[in-house]
Parts: sequence; C-alpha cells; structure tokens
Amino acid sequence: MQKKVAAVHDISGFGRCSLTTAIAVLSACGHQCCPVPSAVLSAHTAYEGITYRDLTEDLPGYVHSFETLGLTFDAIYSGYLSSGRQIEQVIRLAEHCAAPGCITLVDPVMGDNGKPYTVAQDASFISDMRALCRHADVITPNVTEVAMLLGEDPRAFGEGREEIEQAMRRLAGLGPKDIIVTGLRERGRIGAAYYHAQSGQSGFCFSGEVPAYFPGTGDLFASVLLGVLLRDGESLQSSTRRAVDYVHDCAQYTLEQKTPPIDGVQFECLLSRLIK
Ligand code: PXL
Repeated sequence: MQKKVAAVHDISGFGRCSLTTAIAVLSACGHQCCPVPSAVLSAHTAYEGITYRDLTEDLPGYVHSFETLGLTFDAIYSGYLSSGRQIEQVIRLAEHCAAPGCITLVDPVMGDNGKPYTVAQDASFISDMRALCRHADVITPNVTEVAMLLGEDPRAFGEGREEIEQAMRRLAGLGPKDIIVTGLRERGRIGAAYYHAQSGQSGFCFSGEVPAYFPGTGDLFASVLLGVLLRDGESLQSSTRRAVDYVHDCAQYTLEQKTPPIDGVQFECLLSRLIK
C-alpha cells in the first residue's frame, strides 16, 4: 500500500525549501504527499522584500475536512511554522488523522548557526515547539534548535560527540522516540547523529563538507529521512545515512553549477537517485 503523508509547511515561490522540497522528495520516494500549507511566500525569508500570506485561519478547516473525508495518514510531517496557533493545529492533525503506526516527524525549525529565526525569538514559541515535540515520534533539530529546545544558549552549545549524545538523551525525555541531530561538523566533515530511545542505540554519519551555506538543506534532509524511513525494512541508521549522502551530493552538484547559495541546492536533477 502506498503511504500518505500530511505535510504542514509553508510554500515559498523561490528558494527551494519547505513544501516545494517535501512534495518532490516524498513523491520520488513513492509516497503520496498531501500538502497542508501554513503560509504562502514569494520566496523564503533569507531574501529581502518578500510577500507573506499567513494561512493559520485555514488550518482548523483542513483538519476538519480531512476528518470528514475519513482520511488517515501514515506520517504527519511538520516543518517551518510561524506561531503557537499553527503548532496547535499540527497537534490536532496528529490527534485526529493518524493511521495506525503513523510516524509523526517534527522538524522544529527555529534557527541555525547559533541564531534564532525571527519567529522563534519569543520564549512562548520555543515552549510551544517543545510541546509539539512531545507529540512527535521523530525530531530532526540542528544544533541551534537542540539548544533552544533544551533551554540552553544556542551560541554556546558544543558539537562534540559526548555533548550531542547527552543532548539526544535529554531530548528523548521530552517524548520523541527517535532523535536526529543535523548539520553536525567534525574535522572537515558534516553529518548527523541519531538516537533510538527505546534501544539506546545511537551513532553518527558524516560525509565531506561542501564549503558553502545553502538555506533549505534542513528541509531536504528531513524529507529524505522520512521518505526512506517510510519504506519497509529501512532503519533509523540506514535512513540517516541516505539523507546525509543525498544532501551532500546535492550540495556538491550545486557548488559545481555555481548558482547562488541563497537559491538553495539543486536537488531536482538528483531526484532519480531516490526512486527505488
Ligand atoms: O528551511 C526552513 C525555512 C522554511 N520556510 C521558510 C524559511 C525557512 C528558513 O529560513 O524562511 C519560509
């Protein structure tokens, strides 16, 4: 049976992130991606002079409509959200529309490189995101978001293996079964750490670091991770490996194409690698 994913993110007209990425990647992985747009932007927020239309008011109707249609999802996948009210609707979607065995994946998009995004500058948004993580099976924070979820200073949070292992155990205490920390740097390499709370198994996956900063790679990582995880027989370790390698390969390819890093990584030409 084909898997159905309800994906709650914004859609940005330019800049390769959020729903644009999720729909393409999950479709290439063979799943049906059902978009639940939380906002419509002309381009992602790293660009100047963009338009932004908030769709918070539409979200309760989406949940109601999905329920009326009798829809249930094999995964509920959330990414960039702009308010506590949007977070509340993701929780409602997970409570009302999860199929048996549903994977709720929360990418707690709140900041990067030690700096919170504008939406996450008030403490109540961070505590609402923490509450959403309590409903999640899998979370995919970067190191900045790990610190924010744990109530620590994101500018001072260490990336050593022991600190990350300890942080993942603390994050599991919030509720999620699986923790994946993205964007970890180690001796010229970049990758992710994973922790499966039930078994206590953890590990690290790295590939070569590409010398450029591309917005939207967190969305690409989480979408590939979920797309692979939803396939029968794939483990947390094998899904993390696939996501690390795919993001690396897209970043390397984009660097060679010499397009502006702000436009994101050119994942489109490499989508065939995700097709089984
Ligand atoms: O990649 C995360 C993301 C998603 N959506 C929007 C963003 C960002 C990051 O800046 O601006 C609109």
